[in-house]
Amino acid sequence: MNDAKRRWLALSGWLLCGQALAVGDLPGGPAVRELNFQTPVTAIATDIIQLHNWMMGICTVIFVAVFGVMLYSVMKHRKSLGHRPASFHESTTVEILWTVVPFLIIILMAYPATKTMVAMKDTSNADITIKATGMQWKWGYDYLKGEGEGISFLSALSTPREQIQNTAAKGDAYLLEVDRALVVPVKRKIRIITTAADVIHAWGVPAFAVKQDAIPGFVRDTWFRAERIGVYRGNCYELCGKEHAFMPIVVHVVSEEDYRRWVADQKKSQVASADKRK
Ligand SMILES: [Cu+2]
Repeated sequence: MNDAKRRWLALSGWLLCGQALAVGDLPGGPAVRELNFQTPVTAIATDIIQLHNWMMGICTVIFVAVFGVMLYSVMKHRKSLGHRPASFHESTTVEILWTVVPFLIIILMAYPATKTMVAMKDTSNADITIKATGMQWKWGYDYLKGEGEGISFLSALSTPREQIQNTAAKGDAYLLEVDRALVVPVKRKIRIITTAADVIHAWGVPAFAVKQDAIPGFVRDTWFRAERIGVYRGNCYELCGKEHAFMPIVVHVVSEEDYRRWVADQKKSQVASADKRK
């Protein structure tokens, strides 16, 4: 490699690192070097993180106990120390113990997990029901029930093509921004019905701990109750074709009054566009 080439490589390396460092955390979306879950915004998301920590704790205790006993036995009872092997047969005590202990561990894991799973699946008594239709490559939203009933619109990626093709600097919410976001009121139970118009997609928002397949010809549902006002971002989570990475989900969680105002605005503009068509 000649000098000019080496210098060029060093420069491009430095430039690439500089660009990577310029990326910041995205509130309501992914953070830089995030290793854990996103900050939870729903009770279910909090439960899931606690479950995750609980299971990791149990796994760590099992790991340390099993490998501790194993290493101790291997080191202390080796032949070179002159240890003579035991030659007993059948031990009722040991057999009962190694049946009862794993059974107790399973109960400690299954009980909280089942409780959360049942709560996740309970989509009854929703305040607002919204149908999310996955299509190549955008989302369609129809407010079916509750305040805002009748509103429907399409939500597509709004990141400019130049940013994707690297001819322009990338924005803060690169590939996680849309032209029209889903708007919901805070602290209300929102039921999302998912389906698709062409291939299988999946609707999800990590901060809500929600992820549900959207399957053509089928109707699935999920729910969330956001506890904090803000903008939350997700993606399509089922490989659906060449622009799978370009159909993000953006949810604006707003106050009760702001939601009412938004609904009124939407209704007004829908009436206006209907008049124009006449
Ligand atoms: Cu998709």
